[in-house]
Amino acid sequence: MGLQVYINGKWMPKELASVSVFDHGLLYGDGVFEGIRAYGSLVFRLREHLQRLWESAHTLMITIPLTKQQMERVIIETLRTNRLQDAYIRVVVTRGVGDLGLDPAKCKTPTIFVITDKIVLYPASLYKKGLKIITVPTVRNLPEAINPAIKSLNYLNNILAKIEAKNSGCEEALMMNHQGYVTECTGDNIFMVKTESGTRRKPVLITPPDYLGALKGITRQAIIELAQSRKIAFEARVITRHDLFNADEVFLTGTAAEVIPVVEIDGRKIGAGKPGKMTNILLGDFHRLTKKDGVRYRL
Ligand code: PXG
Repeated sequence: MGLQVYINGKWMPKELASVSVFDHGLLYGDGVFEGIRAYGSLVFRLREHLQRLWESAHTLMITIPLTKQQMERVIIETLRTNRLQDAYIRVVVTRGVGDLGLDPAKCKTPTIFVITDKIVLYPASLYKKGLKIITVPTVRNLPEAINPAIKSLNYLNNILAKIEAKNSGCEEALMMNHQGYVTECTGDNIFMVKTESGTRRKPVLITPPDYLGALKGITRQAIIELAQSRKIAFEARVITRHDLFNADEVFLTGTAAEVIPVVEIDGRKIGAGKPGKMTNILLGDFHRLTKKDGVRYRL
């Protein structure tokens, strides 16, 4: 049996799971989504992902026709049907089928689908050697326009940035906001570590505050909590490229990448030019967390 996909109340083979050409998710990018991971029959921070999905939908005034508990059951049933213990889960809710006009009121019921599949892991060498990233000209969406906190189907902003990075031979793009402050990458949040001169001389873990325009990452939040439980000093602070260039360590966080070290930005070596100590500590802590923090299921 091939991959089974949940779509609008039913499970069907992936070849048959399709949406209408009149679906506003396709016509206008009018919808929301989540990317979630399961580790050894444990869906990592599923409730947090569902909360974010509901919040994204609420802002767009999409009423998801399921309760969070029902959605949780749908996700777990999809994993079980596909006999997946380690998986990537994509949950999508669109405005639904309408006509050839923007008016969302013409769309009577949201389209819901859930895809679970094997995860494609980044090569292990990337975690050992670290990533080279580049600042791109496309700035992150203004929070006053499409707020980046909404995980919507409008990813063109990030896609343009990704194209620009790849055109320059990099896998990830560093995105500024319209004022030139660091926000995040195309599919990951960003952190830096800096030991500041002064009396304490303790390394501080720093990430941009989300009001600058970034997704409130579930992995980002997990890293903040892990740092706090280790009594690592943490601050959400406005940072510039200059700050990043002169950081001791930089790393990215996201559901797909987990925690990935950055060793070069715009040709500047970061710290010692190899994955930093705190990055590796937090990466280890994160791996341990994925083995215990989530919703468990049986195949
Ligand atoms: N920023 C952006 C713009 C994202 O899209 C993150 C940060 C990290 O957030 P989480 O909650 O994952 O820690 C994301 C996450 C995909 C894919 O298939 C994208 C994401 C997550 C998983 C898969 O492109 N984006």
